Amino acid sequence: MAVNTNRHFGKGSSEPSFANDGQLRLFSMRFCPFAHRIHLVLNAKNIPYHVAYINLSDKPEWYSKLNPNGKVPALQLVNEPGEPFLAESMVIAEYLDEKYPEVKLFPDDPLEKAQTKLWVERFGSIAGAFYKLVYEKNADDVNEQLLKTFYAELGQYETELARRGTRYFAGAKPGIFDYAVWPWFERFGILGSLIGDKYSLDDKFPKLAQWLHLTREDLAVQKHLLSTYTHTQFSLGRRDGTPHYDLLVEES
Ligand SMILES: N[C@@H](CCC(=O)N[C@@H](CS)C(=O)NCC(=O)O)C(=O)O
Repeated sequence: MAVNTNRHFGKGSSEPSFANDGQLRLFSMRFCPFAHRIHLVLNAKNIPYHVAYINLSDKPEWYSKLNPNGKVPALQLVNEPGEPFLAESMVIAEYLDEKYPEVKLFPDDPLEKAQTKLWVERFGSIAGAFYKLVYEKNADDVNEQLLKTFYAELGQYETELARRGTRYFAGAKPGIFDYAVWPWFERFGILGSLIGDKYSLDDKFPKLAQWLHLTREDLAVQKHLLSTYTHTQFSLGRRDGTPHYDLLVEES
């Protein structure tokens, strides 16, 4: 099967045949927010790359051999001896930032860099609450608790953005802080169709709402952007145990 299409490689597929042109190879899944981070970093840095999407419910045998942790994202560095694989989205992002410094995404200042990483790490609690709200069919009272956590944590990012007084978390232009959290913000609209009026950012978080609007227009973001409708379609399938990985292939 060809690479660089939206179709996902599954069990029984043969290994992708990448062009031997020295470009990085990204193993991804079209709806994975962690892999999404790496698409954004590569796009922002204008680094050309090949992508092979993996069906995570029915992984190809060759993928576990190539990348024993079996997760996405994974980046294969074809120009390094032994063509090693890197895993973990933030590790990959930092590697790319150091290796391709023309467009810098991490702060140069060590303290700012450490603080940015802490904010990204902290975002895990929002991502976790969001994941449960979407994928766990909880009783209403549990949802209320999760929603409270979700909004309380988002409030911290609203305050931080106001404190910084900049358009983006990273300053005048988007940086790794923005790109690392964007994949979840792009998906938050899913909550609208699941919990209705209880979900809204605009009235609660004006700074984040403005940031959301600006960041959506960024070119790197635009290149990998999916609509709330598409994200919702995927999530509903996954929630029912039938994730529709090739949703975009059939739509186009
Ligand atoms: N901490 C990892 C998380 C990656 C992750 O959980 N990816 C999911 C897809 S969104 C995955 O590969 N799941 C398949 C599996 O765990 O086997 C990162 O930041 O890259």
